[in-house]
Amino acid sequence: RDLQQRREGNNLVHLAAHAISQPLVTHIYTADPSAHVFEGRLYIYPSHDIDAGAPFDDDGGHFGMEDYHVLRMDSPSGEATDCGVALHVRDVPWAAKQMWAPDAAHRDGRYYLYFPAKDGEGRFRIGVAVAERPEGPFTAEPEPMAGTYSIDPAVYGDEDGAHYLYFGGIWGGQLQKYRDNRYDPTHEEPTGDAPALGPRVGRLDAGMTQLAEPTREVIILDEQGQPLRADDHERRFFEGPWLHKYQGRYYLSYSTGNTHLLCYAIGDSPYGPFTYGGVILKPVVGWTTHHSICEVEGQWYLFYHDALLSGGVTHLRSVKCTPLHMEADGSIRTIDPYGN
Ligand code: FUB
Repeated sequence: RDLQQRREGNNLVHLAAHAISQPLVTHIYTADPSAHVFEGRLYIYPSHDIDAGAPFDDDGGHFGMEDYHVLRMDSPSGEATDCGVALHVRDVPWAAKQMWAPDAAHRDGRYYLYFPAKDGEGRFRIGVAVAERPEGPFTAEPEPMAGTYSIDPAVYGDEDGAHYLYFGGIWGGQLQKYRDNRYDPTHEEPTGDAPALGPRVGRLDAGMTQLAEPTREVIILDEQGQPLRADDHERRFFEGPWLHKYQGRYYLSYSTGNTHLLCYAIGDSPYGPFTYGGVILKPVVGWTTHHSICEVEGQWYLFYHDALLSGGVTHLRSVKCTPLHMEADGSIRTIDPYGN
């Protein structure tokens, strides 16, 4: 019986170790993965984490990324190929530093990379770069996209052909400095029972490099139909918006930042409002958590990152992938990244 118990113990340890997803690549650090199926293959657009030598600060100055590498996979369980540098900050006329979380989209045979970076005045803006191939190389537009600000762009292409740009992140991402699309450096994150800030959304024009309309704030409601409160840090939007559609409904997912959760909310329009639904991913090793959700041949996957490979260095992260279970009732099964 002792032997059996030990064996059971060993099996449990083995299973738990097996349940920890491995980095998609280990030769570079990668984070903030945006995954898409293009041309029948999986393309992942991550941040490329480096140690830029910038000091740690509350605004994320130590996230000093300079370029993007696109990863390609034949399947979610296959090997990931690093397709090389797709865009470098020195080739973006308006950008000075901090190439943070990007996303990509495809329309009419061209590929578009959307990315945030700080301009010469230290303000985050969102840029776009264009390529003939999913892996690039991408050529940046000379100016940031008019009407954009803050970080973490994500583009959702709806079934009717319309594409929507979501963006935003508070604290180091500067979203709290904007009200009604206007910048005021005196603004801070709301507190108490004031409504929490939401990400922004605007429809792109057919050329994919400009917004077709001013962006709107996306509202996330609680179960009573009230906007989430600013002090509800377990549920309020912090950064990393992502949109996917399931059974005809729109799912907005995002990071709660300082409470380290990935959450989701469900709505009936790409503009929202969205009603809070639950937790997708429990906290990972490292301060940030950031993801995308992608369907590959009928199976949903969560792409995310953690800092296990670097021993917990928060700005040296690794992109990972794990199956995501969309339940028949429309809810999403919570994932524990370490199988506990
Ligand atoms: O990678 C830099 C920033 O960290 C991203 O823009 C945020 O979403 C967080 O993951």
